[in-house]
Amino acid sequence: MLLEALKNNEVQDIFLKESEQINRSITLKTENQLQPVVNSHNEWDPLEEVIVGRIDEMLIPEWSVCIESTMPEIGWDLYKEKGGTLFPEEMLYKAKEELDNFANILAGNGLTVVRPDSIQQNRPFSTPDWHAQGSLYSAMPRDGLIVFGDEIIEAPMCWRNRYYEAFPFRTLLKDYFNRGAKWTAAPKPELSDSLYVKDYQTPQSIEEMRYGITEFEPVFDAADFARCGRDIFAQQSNVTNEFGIEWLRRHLGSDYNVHVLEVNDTHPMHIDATFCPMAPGKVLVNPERIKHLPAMFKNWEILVAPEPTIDISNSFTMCSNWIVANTLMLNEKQVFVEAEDMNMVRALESWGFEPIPVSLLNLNRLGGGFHCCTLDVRRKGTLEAYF
Ligand code: DAV
Repeated sequence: MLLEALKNNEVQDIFLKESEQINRSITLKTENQLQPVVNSHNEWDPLEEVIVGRIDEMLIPEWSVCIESTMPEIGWDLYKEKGGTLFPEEMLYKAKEELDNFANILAGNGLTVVRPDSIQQNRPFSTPDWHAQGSLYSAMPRDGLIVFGDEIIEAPMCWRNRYYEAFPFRTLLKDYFNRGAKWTAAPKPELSDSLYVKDYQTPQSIEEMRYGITEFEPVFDAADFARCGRDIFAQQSNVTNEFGIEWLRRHLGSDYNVHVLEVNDTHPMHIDATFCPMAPGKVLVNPERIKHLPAMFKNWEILVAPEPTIDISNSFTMCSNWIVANTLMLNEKQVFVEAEDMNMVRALESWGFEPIPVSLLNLNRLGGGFHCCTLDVRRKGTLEAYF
């Protein structure tokens, strides 16, 4: 064999090929070291690669304390009467069109856009303790995944219908891992009855604030955290308990400071329509929910979100009108914002941003906006302190 190869001058070729391969892997490694495939430290560095959610068939969530403590009352009858059955096709169709359109716009802006696998969401599953009719969706990657530097963390979500939410993203996660990223899942929660407050009653004011979940085990949704480099801002909510925040704090270690904000919201679920860092020294706040910020913000510009002009609260919705504060930064100037909310578009302009208006009003009804339906996998930048 070798003799044959020698005769035909192929040995040199084989050696050449091998050394080419080594060279190529060295180049790849150097590129990776300069810019890891997963790299995101804040909400505003120039965006290069993004996961955009996907809408498959979807089940109406079943009525539970999780819904009661977080969802606008206008939809409660639907959960109570139709929970566990398929969402009407026409409610999903327009949202799907909007989401696909937004993915195209992101790609048109030069970004690498990837999507989760399409799966059948309405497959029942159970654990030794409980049973669910199916999964919620893959529409909002921000809720279940979070990136710190070169690490993607799967959040231990507390809604039972979100137990397997990371799975349609696993093709992507495995690929990122194979290309050098760190991939972590927080401890798998049990989600037994001990996690949920029995006889939960909606608090009527912030003075009587109580949550729908206990401290039985660590749980959090990724969307209850906002990233500003070494400083991470969290809210305790009906999907994120103190135990969950402490797990993440300890996991991140001494390179980060995790701050818990005081939020004036009797139905908290996700910080990204409440407190939205947009650039170094600039944070957009929802004036109904943020009454004051810690002293560390004294040199920051606090941009007070104008009253929303959209109205999605007149029929079934999983979001409030404040979803207009849920923007996505393409970089520290350009920002994707709801086209139908001119107040917000103008406010952003007046603050020196360059709004890119796109409409997601139907997607909003399913519980998320620009920030929720995306996950920034790679932004060009490094870990910095902004305070
Ligand atoms: O209605 O404020 C926004 C965030 C959803 N991930 C709301 C929820």
